[in-house]
Amino acid sequence: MQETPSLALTFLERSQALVDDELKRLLSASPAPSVRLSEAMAYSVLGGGKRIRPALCLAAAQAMGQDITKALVPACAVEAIHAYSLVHDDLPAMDDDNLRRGRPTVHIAFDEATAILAGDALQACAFNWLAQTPSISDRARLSMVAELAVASGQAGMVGGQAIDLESVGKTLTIESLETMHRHKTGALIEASVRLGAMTADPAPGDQLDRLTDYASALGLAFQVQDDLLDIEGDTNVIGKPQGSDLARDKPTYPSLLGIDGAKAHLQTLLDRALAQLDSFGDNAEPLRAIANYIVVRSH
Ligand code: GRG
Repeated sequence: MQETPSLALTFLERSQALVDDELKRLLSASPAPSVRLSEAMAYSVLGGGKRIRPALCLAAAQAMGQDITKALVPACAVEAIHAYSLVHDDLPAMDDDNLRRGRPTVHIAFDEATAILAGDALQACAFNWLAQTPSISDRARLSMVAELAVASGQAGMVGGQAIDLESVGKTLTIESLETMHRHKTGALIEASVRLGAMTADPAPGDQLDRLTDYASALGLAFQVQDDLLDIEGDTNVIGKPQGSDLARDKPTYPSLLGIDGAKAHLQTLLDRALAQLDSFGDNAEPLRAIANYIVVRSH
């Protein structure tokens, strides 16, 4: 694995700046009639975060030989969906979290009803923005809207969240754990890459397939690393044998594979993701760098 993913950090920082500016522009273009709702939406979507999904969207456009600014609006759309999912995931009816990104969650900083509405509105923003993506055909725009709807709805992220809620306290097989993650987090990561690639308008099918396979492996790698980071952040759990309270209330890769097994799986997924980029040459450097960053990230 790459030790110092500086290209990824540079690309992520650049993406973050571009995406933050564009998000501010898009949000201010259609303000809510309620100041409180506008503030909650801005708090959710402009409050930090690694911006991995929009960076993947921009990097996929570059891999297809496009100017990354063509993918800026789709990148903001996937980030709006991500922000909405986090706001709703933090609600008392779901994970009931008080802190996210080191700050009070939206329902704590505002109130529960405002958090629900802010998430709902951000979801609507994503599709409105996508429908206005500049410099591509109506056909490509329509395909993007359909892709993001499928990836974020019941056949994708929302479906994965439902499996997750149903799996609390259960022992899952590695296959069913992967099914959950492919839906819950993988679908949006795949859509981020595919939307970026679709700015080539039209994106050749074989290239789109390879980038989809890259994103599919990367989405799982992201989750394995997330599970490993959760363990490293919990000194009570480190060193306990597989099958003990590593599993706690939710199944994870380390609870099913052990810590070494999860690390080996992470490497396999990274190799699988990177292998898909061979034919893209230097244009895929940011996608390679982000993949390496995802598996060595510390938060
Ligand atoms: C509530 C509809 C609905 C869906 C929720 C994706 C999801 C489904 C919930 C997010 C909660 C969660 C902890 C998911 C695991 C994946 C994960 C670590 C997401 C956080 O993504 P990062 O690390 O977050 O990219 P930042 O803060 O960097 O944007």
